[in-house]
Amino acid sequence: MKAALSSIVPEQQQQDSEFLKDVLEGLGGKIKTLPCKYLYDELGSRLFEDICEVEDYYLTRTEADIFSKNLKDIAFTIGPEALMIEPGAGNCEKVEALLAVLESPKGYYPIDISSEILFQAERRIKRNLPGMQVWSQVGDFTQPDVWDKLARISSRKRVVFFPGSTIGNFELDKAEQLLELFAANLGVGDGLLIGTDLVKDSVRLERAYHDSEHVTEKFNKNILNRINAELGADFDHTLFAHRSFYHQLRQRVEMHLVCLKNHSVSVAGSQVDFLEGETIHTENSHKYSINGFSKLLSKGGFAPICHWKDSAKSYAIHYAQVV
Ligand code: AVI
Repeated sequence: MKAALSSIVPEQQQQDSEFLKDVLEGLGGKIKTLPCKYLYDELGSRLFEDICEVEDYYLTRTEADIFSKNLKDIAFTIGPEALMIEPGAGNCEKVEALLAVLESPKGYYPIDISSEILFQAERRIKRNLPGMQVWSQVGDFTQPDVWDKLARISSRKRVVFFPGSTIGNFELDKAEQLLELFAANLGVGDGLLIGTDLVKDSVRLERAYHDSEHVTEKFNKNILNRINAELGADFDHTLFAHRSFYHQLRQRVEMHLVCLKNHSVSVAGSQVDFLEGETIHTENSHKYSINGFSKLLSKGGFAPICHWKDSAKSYAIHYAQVV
């Protein structure tokens, strides 16, 4: 498939835009891709919240169920005086029940890109859990600098909390690097509590990412509307179809936008040509077996200690320690 991207000299302002750079790079390659982080503008984040509510998307519900059924056991495994660190904390809703049952927690260190959501959540946590210390950190958790302040907080034990199967959206090498980043900011014996979606039959997986209410379709196509709004592009989202499929060999659900007919799109003055059948690869969602994830944990500097699953073995929450 031939993909042409004819560049027109970009303006200074556009050069500074990481979004524009990533979009032009992603659409300029032989295989077109867009980084999945751009799915989450304001509308995209709202649509993702809607996805979490749809019947076909079992992940959020199942994880919540595992947490509520095993909360005391999880808290006991973490132990007393823990400082809980949550990268990509968002509205910090998932951690609250856990903070409430931990034995004498040192406090909570949420990291998120959105200051507004983070500070709102901080206020809620302080209101609901009086006396809880919260050190909110605004920034991108994949960047080492947002972890710096941790060094100034003395604690008996630190535990990174990373729920939601977010690790699944990282390529395998990047997932390993992320675990290494977590481990580098913890000490030997410190913990990681992390949620992963498990390998399962492809029908259930594909339904979760192509739900009958078409919310995932809207979520996927929203990236085109975002590019139009923020980068002055003229994508017609009706010329693309949502496609999700489980790639058995790579053990991941891939999300794509399939071009329905030959056409060209202008993105900030650059022309991008699309051929019928060509796709834009927008997201990967890796699925792990318990064994496979244990191996990844080991590569990332952690020893797997235990895990909790639902009765259908759809999803797992793992606890691991830095070695
Ligand atoms: C955020 N992340 C764990 C979701 C997932 O399941 O990979 C994102 C998502 N994409 C489509 N549906 C949900």
